[in-house]
Amino acid sequence: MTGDARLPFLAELERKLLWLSTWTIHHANHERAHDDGLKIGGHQASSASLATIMTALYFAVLRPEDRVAVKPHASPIFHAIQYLFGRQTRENLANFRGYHGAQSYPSRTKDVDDVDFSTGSVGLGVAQTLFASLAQDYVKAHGWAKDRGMGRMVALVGDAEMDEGNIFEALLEGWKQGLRNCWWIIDYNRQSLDAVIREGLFARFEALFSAFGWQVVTLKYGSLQQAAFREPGGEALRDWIDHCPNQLYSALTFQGGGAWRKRLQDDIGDQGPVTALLERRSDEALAQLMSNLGGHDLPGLLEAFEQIDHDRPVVFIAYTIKGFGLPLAGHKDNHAGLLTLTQMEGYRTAAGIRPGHEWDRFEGLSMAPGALEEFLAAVPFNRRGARRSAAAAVAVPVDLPVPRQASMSTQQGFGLILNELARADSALSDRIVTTSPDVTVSTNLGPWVNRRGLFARQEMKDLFKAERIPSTFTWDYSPRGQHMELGIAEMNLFILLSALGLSHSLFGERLLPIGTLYDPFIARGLDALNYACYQDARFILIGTPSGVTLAPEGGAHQSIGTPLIGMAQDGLAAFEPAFVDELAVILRFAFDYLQRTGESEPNEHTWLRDETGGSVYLRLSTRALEQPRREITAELGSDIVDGAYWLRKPGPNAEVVVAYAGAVAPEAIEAVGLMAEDRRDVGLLAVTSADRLNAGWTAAQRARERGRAKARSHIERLLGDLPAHCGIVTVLDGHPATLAWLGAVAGHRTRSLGVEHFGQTGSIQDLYRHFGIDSQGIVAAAEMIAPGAPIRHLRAVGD
Ligand SMILES: Cc1ncc(C[n+]2csc(CCOP(=O)(O)OP(=O)(O)O)c2C)c(N)n1
Ligand SMILES: [Mg+2]
Repeated sequence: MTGDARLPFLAELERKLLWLSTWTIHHANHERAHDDGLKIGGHQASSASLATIMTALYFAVLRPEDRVAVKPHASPIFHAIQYLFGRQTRENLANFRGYHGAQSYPSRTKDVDDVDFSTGSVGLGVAQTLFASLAQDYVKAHGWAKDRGMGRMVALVGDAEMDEGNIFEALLEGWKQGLRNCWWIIDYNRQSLDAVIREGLFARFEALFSAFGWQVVTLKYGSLQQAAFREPGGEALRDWIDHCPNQLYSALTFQGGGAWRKRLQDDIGDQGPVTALLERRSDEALAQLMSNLGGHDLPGLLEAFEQIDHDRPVVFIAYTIKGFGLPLAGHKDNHAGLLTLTQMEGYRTAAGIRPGHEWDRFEGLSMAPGALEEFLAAVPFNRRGARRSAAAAVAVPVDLPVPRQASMSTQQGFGLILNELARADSALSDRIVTTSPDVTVSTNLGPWVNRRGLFARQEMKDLFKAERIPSTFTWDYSPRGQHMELGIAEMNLFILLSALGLSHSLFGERLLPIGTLYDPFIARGLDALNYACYQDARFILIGTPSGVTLAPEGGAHQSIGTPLIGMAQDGLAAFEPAFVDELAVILRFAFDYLQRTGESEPNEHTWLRDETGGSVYLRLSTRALEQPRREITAELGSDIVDGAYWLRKPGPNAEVVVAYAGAVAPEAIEAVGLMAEDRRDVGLLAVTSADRLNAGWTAAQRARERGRAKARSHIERLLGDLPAHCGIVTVLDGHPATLAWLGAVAGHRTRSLGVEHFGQTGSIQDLYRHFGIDSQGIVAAAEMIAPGAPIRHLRAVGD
């Protein structure tokens, strides 16, 4: 089909999209009962701004292998497109933003209509397309996804969205990695939520993107405007447009044809060619001319998109009008604006929509429905049907190798286990891809990287090796490499994990991504981590070193709140093992858990929704601990995965139980020894996952409240036999609230030790003492909550 033949269809569909998206929002506000009294704003004007561009893309330009992140507030247009394709239901549209209805921001997990990338937190979806391009390159370079063409990863970007710093971080990383097949289309409507944006922003964008090697295509004037510029007086009109401040352009757009005429006449009317140019047009035609910007010109958009014949990244700066085609076009307050009932009635009449037929797919259009159906069925985007892929699970061995060393840290153990995986010839090892923001070596990924190499599309030999300069690490880059080295920006780590962790769904090829970073810097990329989880990307995150246990390394690097982040983050199972044999069990579980896609019926043993799978976060330490010499039985293995086990089982008359997590294990063990003579039947609970224990407990309670009387969670079973008078001391190198809830499980008095302040440097002993998480601190706490004879081994504790 030639470009010309498509245009009449596209023009009809654009009108339809504008109507449907506007009606969707109007309906949600006026036709549905709202007990919360909330008006839904923030969509009408923002959506309309992209109506033309999305028409051109979805109904003509996009191919099945392309993937798109749609600006959050354009979701009504997106859903309308899918509705026309038959992939979104009328019920969901009518229930926009309602319970189980179409989502206000396109959502991979909550919407039914094949959303490629979720958006919502502005900036993240944009960067996601860049990292998805890198992930695609990774998959292709490894010889996978052979039956798929190279897709373009496309972001529809709000101009104010470009303020988000993560976009700039991504741009720099993309340049380093040789980004290709990525298009960003900036909806340059010169309005944000609150305001009209700064003059001349486009020039900064142009310079910025050019500097990073992107092609910049500016779509400023539509074809009506270009034709007018060729008329006598046209040059003056163009000059006026070029110098018109954003605010004024918006205001005149809002006011319409009469205002345009007056202003233009006043400014450049010359009683000659310009006046004649204006007079040749009615008010309506003049308004149409002035709003015919590049982003609202179908022929121009098609041409601009389709003439790109290379795979370099391209940014399109498309001039648009916020609220295009609607009575609120251009008004600076229109972000949350809604059409009034009268305006909507006017729009309905103008659009030829009969009452009661608002949702009809082709109502009000002039072309025959059959012809439109045929056109829709044939558009390239639709050629392969549903876009979600799946990949078979990669087999995970029953056990991972446990490194045998008398004393080790969990971080070291992690490096050793990965080294063993790197040596193994297995599908599991081949599908692992690691990444780190400039802390590869210091998080112990070095041995893995030595064996499996760094990834780059082009070979690059390690110069030090070539020059025979001794070095522990070999940094050869090749298309076969399995480690993606990132710059320091942690946001990029999480968005890359998000992209790699969706490879099975995006490209039909399973990857098992592992990202490492210093634990405190999780906070730096937290929103991106949340975003990755929201999209249901699957990855393993290693936070190491963590806590004050990194002691002299630097107070600023101590993490306190990350165990709570691990508990609170939906979609992420968090673990904090103390010993390397536990770590091996957890990592094995993680490789399996990552690949699960089951339904969310809770497991009746733990009450966790384990069959759905998810991502995994491991908080590791650099403190070398003496390792227990033991066999991990099946029962112990499942306890470790479920979140806790008795390292020393309390006796029937236990007065105190110490529950610890992570690197403070030696202190907890010692404290139990110190108390043994003066408190009866002391127990020691090793907590490997406060997160899973807590989640299971909450779920079991809910199940009981809903009538499943026998529901018991793992922690309830573990603490079920403790006598009522027993006290619990909890301790970890992290915020004490992480384990403080343990006392509520079966009603035991509890004292929770942990770290609430950070920044102090010193030896581990200094700091443990300082925070009272050493053995003496634990004993002192036990003495307070489990009264009895003085504990003889408790020294007088001073400050
Ligand atoms: C991280 C984040 N901060 C704030 C918001 C709230 N918000 C939603 S849209 C918006 C402004 C959007 O302006 P622009 O990107 O220009 O899009 P337009 O509506 O003009 O199309 C803001 C501040 C958000 N969604 N995400
Ligand atoms: Mg804007």
